[in-house]
Amino acid sequence: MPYTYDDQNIFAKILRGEIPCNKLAETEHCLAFHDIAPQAPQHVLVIPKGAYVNYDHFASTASDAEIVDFTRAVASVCAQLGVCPSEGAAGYRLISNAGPDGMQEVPHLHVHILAGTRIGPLTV
Ligand code: IU
Repeated sequence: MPYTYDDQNIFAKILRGEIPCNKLAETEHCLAFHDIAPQAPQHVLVIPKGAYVNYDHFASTASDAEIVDFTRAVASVCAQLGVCPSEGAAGYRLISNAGPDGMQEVPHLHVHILAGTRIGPLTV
């Protein structure tokens, strides 16, 4: 089934500048901002600027340039937060919820970066 993107979702409004966000970083194809209701001491969302509902929509239809930029933007934000194990820090967790089983609330692709504490085990 093809994806239908709702351009009235809250992240689309943030991208259009209709509502504010606490921006951390921006690239040609991505925006990173602090989550409004943090679930960890550091909780940042990275979103593509393009109209993609979730990860599989993005991976199957975005350009290579967008995919590379998004992948690197996530890592760059982790570095900016100072949480990369490759730099001796304690690490982070990446989450991207999709669809009802993934409990996705906002239908625009986003990766959660959670860090700053020992995140608990994955549970269902
Ligand atoms: P989810 O993966 O779709 O469940 O995550 C949506 C996130 O968007 C959630 O962590 C919210 O706190 C966050 N958020 C936000 O940062 N700013 C907003 O205006 C709204 C939600 I609405």
